[in-house]
Amino acid sequence: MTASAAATRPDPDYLPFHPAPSTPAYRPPAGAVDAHCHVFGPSDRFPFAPERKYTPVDAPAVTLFALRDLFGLSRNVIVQATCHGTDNTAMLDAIAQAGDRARGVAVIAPDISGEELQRLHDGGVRGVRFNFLKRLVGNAPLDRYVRIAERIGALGWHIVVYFESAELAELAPFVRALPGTVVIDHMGRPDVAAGVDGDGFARVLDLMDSDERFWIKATCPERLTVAGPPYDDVVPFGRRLVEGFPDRVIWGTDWPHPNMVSHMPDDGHLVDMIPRFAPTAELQQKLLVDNPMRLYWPEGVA
Ligand code: 0GY
Repeated sequence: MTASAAATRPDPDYLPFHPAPSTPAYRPPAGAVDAHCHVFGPSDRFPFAPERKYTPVDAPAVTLFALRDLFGLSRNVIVQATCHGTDNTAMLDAIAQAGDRARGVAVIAPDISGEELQRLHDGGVRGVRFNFLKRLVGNAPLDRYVRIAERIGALGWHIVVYFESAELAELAPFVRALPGTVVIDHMGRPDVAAGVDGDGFARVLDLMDSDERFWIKATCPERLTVAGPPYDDVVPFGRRLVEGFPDRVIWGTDWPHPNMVSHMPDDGHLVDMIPRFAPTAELQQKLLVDNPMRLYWPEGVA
């Protein structure tokens, strides 16, 4: 095996995405957006970052868009994952393949040039992600994020924050001081075993209640669950967010589910959870269409 082939071999404990997700019974409303998903590689064209904490299975745009069509979704928001570092090329390539049917959330360095920022914007990027999970990024100084926030202000981008709710007590003052719209990943990663009244989720709800600048993703039942499929234990959390913040909540598949070691979800089953989180047609329309379109296609679509 060559050195480069060895470098991109997936981690042995990294589960590949589901080979043949089922067709969901639930059909989303016209124009629905998968507002959190990723592409990985293909690593022979878009090498993973040398500093990455995991090496995934290649997950190309063509597979993502086939799932979009299978599920009756219309659009994707592709979030740069840490395994690609600050090289957003694979994501930009995927967006370009989608026509106007994809947008992106980038990961950037504070010293990015103005030209590169504009190139990302022209390529469909509408936000940056600040990832506070130590297992994914180590311990970046907070000052780095402040400087990035300053750089993106003129473009009207929002900030996506990814943290564990247990860390929110410490992180909340920093997150509150961030400028503009701030979108919280994966329900703020509450401890599901503690229930919807647990301390961590209470902090997430407090943040959401405190300021209309905060949005949240009702995503990742497969990651948050303690009980496992069909993720009944996560339903009260999703429902609390969708009903409590109907105009500031978005949904996504999280395909291809990086770093899942317990099991790999059937993405069709994740789509079938939508009406359990959003029990009325009105809530589904906001969650899947109106809210993500306001954030990612504010100029509308042709
Ligand atoms: C996780 C979840 C994710 C991983 C990444 O940037 C990443 O590598 O985002 C996810 O899908 O959001 O907890 O490993």
